[in-house]
Amino acid sequence: MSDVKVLTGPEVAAHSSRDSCWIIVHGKVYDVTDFLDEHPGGSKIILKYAGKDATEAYEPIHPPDAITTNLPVQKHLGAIDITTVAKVVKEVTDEEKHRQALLDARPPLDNVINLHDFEIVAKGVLPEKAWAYYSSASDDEITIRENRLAYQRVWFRPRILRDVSSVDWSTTILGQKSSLPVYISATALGKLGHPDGELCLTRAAANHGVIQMIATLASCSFDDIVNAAAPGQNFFLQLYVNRDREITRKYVQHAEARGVKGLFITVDAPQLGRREKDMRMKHVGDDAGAEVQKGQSDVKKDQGVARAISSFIDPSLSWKDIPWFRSITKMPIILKGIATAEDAILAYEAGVQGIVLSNHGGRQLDTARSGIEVLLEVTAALRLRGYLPDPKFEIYVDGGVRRASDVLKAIALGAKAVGVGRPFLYAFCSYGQAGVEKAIQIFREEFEMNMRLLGARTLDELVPEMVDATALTQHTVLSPQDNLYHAAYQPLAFAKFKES
Ligand code: PPY
Repeated sequence: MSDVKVLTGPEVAAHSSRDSCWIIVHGKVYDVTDFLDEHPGGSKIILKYAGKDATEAYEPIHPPDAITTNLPVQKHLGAIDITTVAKVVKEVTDEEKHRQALLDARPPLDNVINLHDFEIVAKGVLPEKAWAYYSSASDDEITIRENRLAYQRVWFRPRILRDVSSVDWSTTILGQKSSLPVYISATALGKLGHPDGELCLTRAAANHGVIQMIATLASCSFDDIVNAAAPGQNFFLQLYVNRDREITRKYVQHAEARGVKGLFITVDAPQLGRREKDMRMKHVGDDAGAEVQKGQSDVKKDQGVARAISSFIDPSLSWKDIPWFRSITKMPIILKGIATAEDAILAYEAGVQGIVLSNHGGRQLDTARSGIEVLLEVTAALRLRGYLPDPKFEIYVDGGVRRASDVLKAIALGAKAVGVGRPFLYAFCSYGQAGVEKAIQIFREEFEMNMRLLGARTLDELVPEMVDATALTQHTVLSPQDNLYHAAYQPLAFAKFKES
């Protein structure tokens, strides 16, 4: 017999104040009174749902288990008898009407011809908070822009007359077939931008033989994503390591049991970077909130969406933990967020199967170098020690990739594949699954053209001699203006004066 307590709608509704605040999420009742001031998104938004079902508001901005992991178990009050809950008639807000009008005005998908286009459309159609969260990067956003500029400091040295009638850009990543030398990198909170969230990626990836990396902080649950897979579809898992290692162990072993092919442990985020576009959003619409909270000065409004859910991440993670990961899983282990040759060497010596040279899309340490630049020193250092070539150790790069030519540069310089995050995210926020499929199609067309023009029929023929990377480490050289990128890039904002 189950001993789960079942509460009724009126019982919950009686707790609708700051002094006693209960909410319903996913059919369960929680006492969030003590958590109100802890909520990094501010108490106002919770109080709006005090005594009510908050599921619809909760879902897009929280990973499914955020509430259960953040709230002490004694605050989990029981299940709700949903038949007793007064139905909240959901009115279409002005913001939603505005969003629909923007969606109706999107360029037809046929008019989208490169990945920058998706970014422009996403910027135009996304709710302000979603755009702020997705597009934001840390501090002065030097690194996110450098991620793009760095590729422009690498120039091609094409070969000619090689009979390029047939070119093939398929590859394997961690031994798994991939139709492109690109995987879909992890991005969080997909439902902020599209009601189907990351499932748009899953369905598109299934149709095109592309591997999706599932984010720990995806809006869709891990199982929802894997359940939506086509037979034989492959996934990687991006892992934020929990302070409670038992939670991490279960999560990793569950992923392995469900057939995930690689564990990408994020190692560049012991603390979240300050993303000011995201943080500033907390100041938007301050006075529009619940009556009960008017005039309150203790609302936390400077943290942004990301910080709201990052407190579970363990900053004590260290090299000493690698053997533990090895002991709990047979999946290949990849460290995501390596930024120097020194750490690449340590990673190799720790026996992991791969590294991602990444600065987290410019969202962590600002003025960290781009992955493509780090690749140069990493391959040189690993070769010097005789660690490369090694078919059992793969190097990936991510950050700033918008063109197949970027990918080909990374491969020529020794990467096995490249991670693409925001462009696929913007594609589904703008056009759902069809957008992601179009993005993959664009990559295909660009791969074909660029490989022909480079004189490389397969990815193996992409050798370091096909690029001139001598300017890559020089941060002072002039770069050509990247018009499409700059049209999409939104400059940082200043603190705003109060309206008089
Ligand atoms: C990021 O926003 O860069 C992420 O990696 C996802 C995330 C979201 C919220 C908290 C921590 C990380």
